[in-house]
Amino acid sequence: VEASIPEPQRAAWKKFQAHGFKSKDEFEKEVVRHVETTLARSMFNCDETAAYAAASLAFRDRLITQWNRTQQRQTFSDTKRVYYLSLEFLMGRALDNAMLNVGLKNARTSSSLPLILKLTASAEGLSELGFRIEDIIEQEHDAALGNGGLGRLAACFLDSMASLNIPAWGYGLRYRYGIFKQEIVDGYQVEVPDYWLDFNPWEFPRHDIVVDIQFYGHVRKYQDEAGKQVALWEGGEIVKAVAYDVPIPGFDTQATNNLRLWSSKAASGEFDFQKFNSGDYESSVADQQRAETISAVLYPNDNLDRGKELRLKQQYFWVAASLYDIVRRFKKSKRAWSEFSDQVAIQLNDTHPTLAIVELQRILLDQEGLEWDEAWTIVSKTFGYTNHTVLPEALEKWSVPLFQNLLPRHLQIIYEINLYFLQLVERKFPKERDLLGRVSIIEESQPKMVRMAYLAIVGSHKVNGVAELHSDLIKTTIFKDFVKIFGPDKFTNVTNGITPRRWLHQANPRLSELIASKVGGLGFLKDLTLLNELEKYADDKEFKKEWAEIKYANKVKLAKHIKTTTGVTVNPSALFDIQVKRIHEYKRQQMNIFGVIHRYLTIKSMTAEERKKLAPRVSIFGGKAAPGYWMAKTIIHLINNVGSVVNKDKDVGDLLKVIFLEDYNVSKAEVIIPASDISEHISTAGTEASGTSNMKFVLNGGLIIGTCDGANIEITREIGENNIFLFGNLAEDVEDLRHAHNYGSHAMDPDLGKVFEEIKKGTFGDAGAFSALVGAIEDHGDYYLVSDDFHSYIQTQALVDEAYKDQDEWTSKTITSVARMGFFSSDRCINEYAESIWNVEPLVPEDEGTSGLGK
Ligand code: TH1
Repeated sequence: VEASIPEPQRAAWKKFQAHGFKSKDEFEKEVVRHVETTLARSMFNCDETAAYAAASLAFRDRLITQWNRTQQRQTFSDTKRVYYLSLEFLMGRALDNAMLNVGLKNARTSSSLPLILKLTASAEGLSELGFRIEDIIEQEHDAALGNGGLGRLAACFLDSMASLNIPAWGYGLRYRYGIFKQEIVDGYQVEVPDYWLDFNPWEFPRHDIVVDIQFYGHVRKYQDEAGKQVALWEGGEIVKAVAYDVPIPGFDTQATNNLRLWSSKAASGEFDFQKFNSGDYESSVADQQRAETISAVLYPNDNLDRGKELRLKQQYFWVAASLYDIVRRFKKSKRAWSEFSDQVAIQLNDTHPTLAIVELQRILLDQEGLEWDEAWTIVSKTFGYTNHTVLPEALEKWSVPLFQNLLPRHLQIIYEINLYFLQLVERKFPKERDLLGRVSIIEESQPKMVRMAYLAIVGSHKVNGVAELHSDLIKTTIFKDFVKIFGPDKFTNVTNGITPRRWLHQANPRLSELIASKVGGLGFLKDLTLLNELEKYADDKEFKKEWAEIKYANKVKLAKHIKTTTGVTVNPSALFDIQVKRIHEYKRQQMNIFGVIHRYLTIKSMTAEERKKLAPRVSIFGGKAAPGYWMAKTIIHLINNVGSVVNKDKDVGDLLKVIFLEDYNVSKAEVIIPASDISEHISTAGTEASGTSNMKFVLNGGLIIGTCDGANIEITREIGENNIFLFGNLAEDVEDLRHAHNYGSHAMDPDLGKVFEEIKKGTFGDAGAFSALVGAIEDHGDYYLVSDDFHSYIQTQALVDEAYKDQDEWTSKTITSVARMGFFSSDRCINEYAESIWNVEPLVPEDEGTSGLGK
């Protein structure tokens, strides 16, 4: 408050405040200004990198103003805020998004035209200065602070929360190295570090926002003068958390939220001068490096917990800094603690931030002097927990000795939470002695382990899964006992969604414009259910022609990318069959490549006449394997080896090409997804919690082949079963099948057997390299049911071939599907969280509501 400008001087401020660009000229002027002053270059020295930097800085300036206003408005209105805690935010590029979202002030009228104008204005502005907007956008390095779906979901949620005017902050870590860059060398994955921070105009260091974070040490308990038991956490070491803010602009609103990322720094500043002066150079530098290590790297595991101490340090560092910030903000309002959960909702993105529950209890108890029950009531009303997986290897557990050493006070609090919880269970179910051991937050193993998911359930008021099947599964399997204890209402479903701004409008601008021309403008980007207006064009000849042309153009674009990155020529008229996602046995890329081999063998066995009847196909793969996941790396190796055999086989020609696209990430997804005819979402039923790329592919006019898993089921319900190729065993049968593999007879599918024979013959390189991959299925129980599903997979792929031959009907199917995808917007998803979990209301900027886009 002391820092605010007195009333009489504010007029001067207002006069000179920046605002959105009023015109193309104003934008150009700013670009040139940044080139010449900020970058100290000139028109004789301005390459695409400089043009990208200047264009970004021009938009960034506008973002800051919107961002500041939004934050002021939120502070003054004193409404409830949402805090989304996620260890991953897979943001991708920001410039395109900023161009779409930054308001052209005063240009909003009663039609959607200004939006289109605004984009052409940026493009024209750059073109007048001698650049192509596409090339400028391409200069940006992806912000890849995530592994896959979980991190990208967090990014879509930030976009939706801002667009819906929900006062929300994201909190995460500012990794120096995001997910590694993948190179393919001789068919093998090689990991290269990702130096993404080289130039990042989208973040604002807040060197004034620094929090001390404590580790190790010990707890001293004593009675104060009033006779109250007090616990003091003393000693250990301190690391500093420095805030970096990233503005998150909403679409068609001035609202700009904040993503705060924490970076670690040594407490003693640069390094310890005392040690330095006394000649102990090495250890003074080592202290500094150890502190900076905390936020140095993103753990590259998707759906896997490895229990590393540094990961627990990351989690506490991030959670403690975020909670300090949240509590400080709340305390400024001078409200009573009992109002905390009326002002604050904290959502836990998986169990990674579960320590926040313990940290808030510690703050209220040890620092604010509240009684246990009072504190716990506040805590458990504040948190919501989202579960994203049922895979046992992904469920986080931390060893008690590790905890004891790193966070001694937190371990005590966890034991106490557990004690009160188990007492409650005992009162409710006095006769069920086994139940206590089953639901205890502490697993009685050697060593003992803290079960983070159980802690998250006990400390939250709502627990949600991310698709209907998944939310049902957690209630009937891994969290069954907790449903009995807390009742079914604590558990709910919020089916995932995606932002149509990035995943339709930005990734596929031509399709977005064609849609806009039929559904009354770009309003569908705010209310995706408006897409249903499209359905009446599913048989419109002229419309279908344009639709098909756009798909073809997108395929040509991808074909060019394939040519430049792999050297392989693919025919854009062939059926593009795409599977891009993290490589994991449960996602079954191995089944896909075995299917490709089967297709290859079939082609080889045919006569020239028979071959003429075949539908040409390009099988495209992409995705990273965790560096320590040997089997996943073997799958990548096999795909590449199959590609190098098939792609140069003269008998095959255009009928089959096999491509592995290097370094799959968000910006590559924006090129790949719009080019698909069919995409594969073929996880073993019951293993993929939701999947979100399935939604992106359908929204871009692709059909999908998939199992009855995750969100595929709801996609089918929405678009109709005639518009999707479903196959394979159901989740309910998986347990019995696995049992039969292990205790009964397990006959290999004969077609799969032939594929294995070919691999063993060495057709795709040294057979020994693939023996573990084949052995997992033939000899070690086939845990992911590849053999069980192989036959129906192959048969269903044959149906795809047949259906693709009728291009006219295929196009109709894709139009109908897009028209029915309205449900899968992350806006719908965020509205559900806001209503049923967070209990927050939007805060609409006063000068809004004139864009004409509706809703
Ligand atoms: C993914 C799920 O596998 C996917 O099905 C889902 O659509 C997505 O989350 C968003 O809900 C998960 N990613 C991770 C990553 C880690 C741990 C667990 C999961 S679950 C590190």
